[in-house]
Amino acid sequence: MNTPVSIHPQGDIAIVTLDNPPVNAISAAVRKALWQAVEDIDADPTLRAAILICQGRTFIAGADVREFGQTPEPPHLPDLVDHLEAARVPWIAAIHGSALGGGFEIAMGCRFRVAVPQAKIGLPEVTLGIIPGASGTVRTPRLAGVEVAVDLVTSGKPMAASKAREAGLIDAVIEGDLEAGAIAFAKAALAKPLPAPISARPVAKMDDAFWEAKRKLAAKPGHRAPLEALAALRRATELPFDAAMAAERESFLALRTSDEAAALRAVFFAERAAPRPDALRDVTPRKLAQVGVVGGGTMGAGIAAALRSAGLPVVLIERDDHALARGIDTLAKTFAGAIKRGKLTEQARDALMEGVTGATDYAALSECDLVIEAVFEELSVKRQVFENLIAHCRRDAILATNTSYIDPREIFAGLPGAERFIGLHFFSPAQIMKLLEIVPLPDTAPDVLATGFALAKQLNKIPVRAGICEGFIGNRILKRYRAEAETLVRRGVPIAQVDAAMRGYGFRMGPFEAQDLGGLDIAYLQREGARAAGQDVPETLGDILVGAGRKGQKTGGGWYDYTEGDRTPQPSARVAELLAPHIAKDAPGLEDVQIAAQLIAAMAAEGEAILTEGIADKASDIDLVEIHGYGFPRWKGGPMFASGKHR
Ligand code: T1G
Repeated sequence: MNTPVSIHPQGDIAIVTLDNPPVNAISAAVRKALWQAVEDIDADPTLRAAILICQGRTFIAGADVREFGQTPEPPHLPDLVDHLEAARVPWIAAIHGSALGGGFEIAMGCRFRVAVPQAKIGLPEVTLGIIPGASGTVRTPRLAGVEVAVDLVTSGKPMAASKAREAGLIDAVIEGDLEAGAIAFAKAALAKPLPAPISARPVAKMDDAFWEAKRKLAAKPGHRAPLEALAALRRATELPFDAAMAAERESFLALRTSDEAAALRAVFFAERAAPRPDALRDVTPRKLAQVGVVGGGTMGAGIAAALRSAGLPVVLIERDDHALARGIDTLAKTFAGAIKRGKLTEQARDALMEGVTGATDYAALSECDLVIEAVFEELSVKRQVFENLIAHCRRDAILATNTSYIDPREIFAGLPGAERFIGLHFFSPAQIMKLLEIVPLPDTAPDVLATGFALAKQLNKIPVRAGICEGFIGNRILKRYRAEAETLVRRGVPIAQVDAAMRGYGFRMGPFEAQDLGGLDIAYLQREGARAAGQDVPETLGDILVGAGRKGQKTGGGWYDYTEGDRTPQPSARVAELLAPHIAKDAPGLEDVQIAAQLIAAMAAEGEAILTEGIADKASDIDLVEIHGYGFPRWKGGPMFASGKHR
């Protein structure tokens, strides 16, 4: 039988190699094989240490997420970690790629941890709606102290090797060959007294103020895992090791079957499936060496920033020198924001800016493989851009529009080269938002579509194919969501209660607060456009507010009032007065949960229509759109998952 673990002695050191593609996840077979390796090595008196190293792209990426729904087979992971720790010879985890979740827990069963500089370690369990289940909450504070443990466990974010070394989570960073470095490390370690196993190390108690502060940070409505993780960490600092382990296990098992864990697992797999739609399985994307962006507004500059951050040289086109200078300035400000947040160094910023060529002449685009148009949302303006592009770009250059609402077929109608046209709908701020709606036209070539998906992956974005309809997937659902929210207001539900209900569901903002932030005028202008084109678009409450000059925060008020310099929404007497004729009197009140359920059901109903019409390929794509483009709480799985419509 093929075993995922092989042992090769190098003198008195055993090299234990784990090979379980693609990411060396810990299946039952892996647990059994590692258990046996501990026994075999302990039984060989010539061996004095063991190095655990992995084949392929990464160290152990954690427990196998596909096995989560099943009853785990022995040996259980916590027992395996104990078994490693109790071995006669010291084990050394030699880490490349990522040591995540159960992978890092196995590394903590080892007496030492060494890693290559590019490696990452982490306990991402809360991002799957669970807590570490094999001593992550109990050993981490004993290894690196409570503060490091709390950050690692409650954020779920991976930590780079150098930082992990400073934090005491790993013992050495190995430059050069990992196996050779680990052997040298082992030899040096064997010459000294061994440190105590982690389970035998002391741990300081968590103080109350720290606990309180972290509790506030971890609290998210309906997302239990971060708070449970924090509670487990606290217990780990107060209880003896074995009791803390038993408590961690109990909490882990309870969360494994929770709704949030099911939702987060579904999102995990949906995200990994998104970049590879079945229809493109055998299609090779085109190579992109240089990309053009037309339009240096917020959107264009954001797209340029995203492209540069992914290493692509960019040509930025504006209509005149003044607009170009403003565009370049917007781009520089985008990077300045990243520097402020500690995500970018000034030196890296300079290199990013150097890769941008600004121009007002479309001839500068002649070498580009792809050009993305991000100009004003008006058909005639966009058509003019594409006429210029056709005149100046290579015949095989891909030409993309970033339109949000205009039918791309109208934008490209009659222009030559239909196979190379596509919609690439970014979300603002484009350098941050993860979603990319990819909109093929009827004649778009498969390799052009595949290039859109490959670009998304390169930009670290989540791509979703969207068919052509007003608003594509995301804005179409948004429209329905807002309409339903207005329906509730017309039925007498206070505006502030609708917003509070959606915050209570897990959104960062309710629908009305969000409109005040983004401005009510964009959707208003769009409705006016439809009316001018003869469509029957009934008056919305938003129309009434815009008609009274209330366009949102930028005009000092929209659905709420705002005082100068303060973004806190205040209920507005003027809005109450303006809307009074349209609001039912003495209507029965609704609970917050009923409000949220109604709005989510409306989103899901629109999602179903979108599926029926073939605008989206699968329900999980719709969920990804909502999570990555519209702030839908990830741990609810998206509107389709939350409504049981995900299959
Ligand atoms: N289980 C099963 N499959 C996994 C997996 C996992 N843990 N991680 C990745 N895959 C699959 C993935 O679906 C894809 O499959 C392929 O591997 C490549 O992944 C007890 C209970 C390691 C950084 O959360 O963060 O341990 O689509 O495209 O970009 O406390 O995968 O090709 O068929 O993402 O190189 C905690 C999640 C588990 C790790 C590699 N572990 N994985 O990134 O490749 S909880 C995680 C990652 C736990 C214990 C608890 C990344 C990666 P397919 P990929 P990548």
